[in-house]
Amino acid sequence: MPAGRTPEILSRGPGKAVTTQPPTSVDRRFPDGFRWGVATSSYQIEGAWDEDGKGPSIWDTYAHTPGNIRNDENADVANDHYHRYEEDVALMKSIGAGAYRFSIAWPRIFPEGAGEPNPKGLDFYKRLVDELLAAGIEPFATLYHWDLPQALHDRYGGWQSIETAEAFAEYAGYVTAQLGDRVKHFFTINEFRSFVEGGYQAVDVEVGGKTIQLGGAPGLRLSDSELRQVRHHTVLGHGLAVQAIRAHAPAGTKVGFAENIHVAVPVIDEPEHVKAAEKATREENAGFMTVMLEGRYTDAYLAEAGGTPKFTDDELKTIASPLDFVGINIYRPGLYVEPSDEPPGYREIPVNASHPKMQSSWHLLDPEVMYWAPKHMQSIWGAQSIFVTENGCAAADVVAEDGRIYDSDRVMFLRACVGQLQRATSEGVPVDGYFLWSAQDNFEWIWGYGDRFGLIYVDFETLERTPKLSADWFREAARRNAVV
Ligand code: PNW
Repeated sequence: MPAGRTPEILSRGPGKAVTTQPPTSVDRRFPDGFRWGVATSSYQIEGAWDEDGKGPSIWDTYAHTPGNIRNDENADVANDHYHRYEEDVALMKSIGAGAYRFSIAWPRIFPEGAGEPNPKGLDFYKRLVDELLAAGIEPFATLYHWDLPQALHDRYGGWQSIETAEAFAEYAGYVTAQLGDRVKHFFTINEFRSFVEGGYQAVDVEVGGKTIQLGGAPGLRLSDSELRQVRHHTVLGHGLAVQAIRAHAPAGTKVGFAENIHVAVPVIDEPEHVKAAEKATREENAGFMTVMLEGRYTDAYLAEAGGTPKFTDDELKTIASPLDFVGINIYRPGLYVEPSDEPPGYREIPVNASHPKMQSSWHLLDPEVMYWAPKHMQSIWGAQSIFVTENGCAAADVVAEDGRIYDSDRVMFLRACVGQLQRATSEGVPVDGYFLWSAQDNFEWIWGYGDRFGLIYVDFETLERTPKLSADWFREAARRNAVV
């Protein structure tokens, strides 16, 4: 160092020393206004399956049929949230949630699927929303989380018919007009992919020596061509609902979908590989997200087994009705790809048998999906407002002797996932909020009460609720708006 010059750090004088690294909490912060929420769905937590004039849903029917659910459980009572919503809102507040994504049970509002609404069903959601607003928690409502009115299944075969898509739009227009004074954000349909593929083309799997039908209600086994028509009706139902919401809900009501993105992950973070992953993501989501965002089916999709679904140009326009935001549920990698010189320009690579998993049999672990999924939404479709509408994991939670639940694996999972999400926002990907699945342990569809996804532990004998260690983690992350 030349004589007479002091190193920069010393020249700042006392009290002005700079550290070489900014504190982690600054480095790992989310943008101001970022929402920290938790999510649930009606059938999974409400119970009160036949109260106050509610009609049966296809999930009531499915779960009441022996052999369909692990241990023959059902959600007749579930978390009894219908009667305990005040306690549940207070708990959400105590764990630091600033937003809550819940779903509305269509058969509570229209017990017959259409026709005469049931005011008592609507009242429940008004009370819930009032309670949320009083607690300072912003409500985000999903209009369809799989509990289709049984009446529509009996009358039309559910989503096999366009009439169900039309009935969905009527219901969506009605509910958003009724709740639009207090709910500003609506999601049309939750996870098209899951309930269409699982419910309408179910397959058998072996679980613990028993054969169980993988999927869920209504438990049909349609042909490929029939299935493609069902997919088309669900995205059409979404588009018709968006139009009905614009027509009936108060001005300023915001709407989007919540889809389980099948996300392609590049093995190497390098432009050619990322391009391949974008191409794969667009094709893998062709039947749902791609058509909703582009208003066209890809050529490859139309050429697949099962043939072209029946559709009109007008329907495509409806399906691609402009949205205010997109919601993506992110759990696991859909596929890993590498570039290829052959069409379609990418090659799927096999997943090694030793790839780590979380507790659910399907849950491959890769936190980087939380980076790539929103990144692809921006680069493929130019998304300008993205919500992560679900992310979380099941864990083998037990109550320890001291009464606490030490879900260390969930904390690890969440920190890693939220860390990757923050990496995306730090690069300018417009993610506006994160909803953790789930607020509480609940009825996990065909897996019954065995797969616990909650931040709050539920004893399904006593219905007592106890926040887990991960709830402490969530509260602190939300408070600091950062990865902690
Ligand atoms: C979602 N997968 O389902 C649903 O929206 C929730 O109702 C459900 O409880 C939650 O995630 C946890 O399962 C999924 O195979 C089902 O990748 C399966 C998958 C993803 C999400």
